[in-house]
Amino acid sequence: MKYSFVATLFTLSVVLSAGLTVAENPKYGLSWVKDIPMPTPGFLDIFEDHLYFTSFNAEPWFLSKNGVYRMAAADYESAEPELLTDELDWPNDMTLLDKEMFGFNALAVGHGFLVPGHATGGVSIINLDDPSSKPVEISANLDNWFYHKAYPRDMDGDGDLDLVTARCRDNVIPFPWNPPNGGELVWLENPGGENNLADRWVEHEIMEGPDFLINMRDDGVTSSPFELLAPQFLTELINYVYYDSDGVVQNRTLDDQLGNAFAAEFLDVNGDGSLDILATNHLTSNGGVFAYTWDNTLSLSTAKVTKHTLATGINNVQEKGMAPGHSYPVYPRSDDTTEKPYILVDGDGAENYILLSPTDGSDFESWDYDMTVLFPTECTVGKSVSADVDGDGWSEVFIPLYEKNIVRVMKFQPWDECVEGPPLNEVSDREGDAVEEGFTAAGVA
Ligand SMILES: [Ca+2]
Ligand SMILES: [Ca+2]
Ligand SMILES: [Ca+2]
Ligand SMILES: [Ca+2]
Repeated sequence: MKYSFVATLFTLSVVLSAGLTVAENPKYGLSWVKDIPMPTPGFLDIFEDHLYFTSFNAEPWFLSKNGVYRMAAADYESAEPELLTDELDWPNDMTLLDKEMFGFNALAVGHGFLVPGHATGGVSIINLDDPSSKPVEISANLDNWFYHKAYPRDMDGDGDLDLVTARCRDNVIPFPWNPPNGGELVWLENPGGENNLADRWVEHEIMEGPDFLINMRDDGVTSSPFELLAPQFLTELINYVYYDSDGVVQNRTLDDQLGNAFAAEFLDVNGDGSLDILATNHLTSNGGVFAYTWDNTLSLSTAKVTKHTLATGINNVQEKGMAPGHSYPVYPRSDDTTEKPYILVDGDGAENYILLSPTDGSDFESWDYDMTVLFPTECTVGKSVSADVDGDGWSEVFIPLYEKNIVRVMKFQPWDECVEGPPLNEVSDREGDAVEEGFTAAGVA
């Protein structure tokens, strides 16, 4: 089956200068490859040759089906995901750590979420060289604080890598005896030595504000010890956090108009060689995708920043839930980067998977994109990921379909050659509380 029917329904119209309205398909679409069974998949990442998945749900921890999995990415047609651990409660996003940090290849995983019973989370280390070993929680186990993603940086200049992360407290039911909701940027101090996982690490507060996800600038041009973006959900803004020439942490608000922020990342959104920022918000209606540009020869602390709205009108359809989720640029053909990349958007509570294709792929000055809903997912969409993992010149895309308990594998192909996947309204939802309560994969209830 081809996409043409879906495309006619969903492709945004292109208004021609003559005043005619004609629906135009993008040059490339996503062709279905297979569905990998996995309980309630949430965040996906690709590090080196492997695909990593987290899985979480709202059941009590003692019934937990939470997990962190990995799979050889290039073998996506035949490989089975390997369970690395089922001992973390509500694992969120992951970071691959340098071997020098612990003497083995390791993953740092943020965990915990605002869902009752799962609110006290942490940051844990998984030994990738010995998956039979238990993960080690290094954060301070503070009541009602949960964590999403940690980055290695040497914060105190003693030569060993510490971890920088945001922690969030967001009680769904604000009992009067609970401390107030909020977010904090913190760093976890590496005690050093060969036994640096023997005890919990001291947790130092850097500043208030960052809550769910953060994103480190990683292009080699950065203030010391870091420069990061904080898309702040609770305080509804995107902050840029950096250190001034006196080594004092500072922040600049880049956007206080987008409402609840979901993600903001340093990326070359349009493929022109200059660093940009790609962001999404997370709303019940009219969610969108935004880019921010500045003159890269100037510091982002003072440069004029221009906001570009790439997409709007992404509406949550769930009883509880918000939309969209994460977005990222991808070249459909990994061996052809002459034109601007496409942008993939996880619908999250919008229950769809969205493609933004440049209206004119060769015009690097233009920020016009056409929005195409590639398919309805009939469920929450977690954090998808894309790369040409098998080196055939086409980018593969791995999409976590939360309540459907599958990771859908797709591959960019010419639009007219795309194969449609099995209809998801015929794939039964998992029976259980997480589905009924409609918690979103990475946002809030
Ligand atoms: Ca250090
Ligand atoms: Ca240290
Ligand atoms: Ca750029
Ligand atoms: Ca490929």
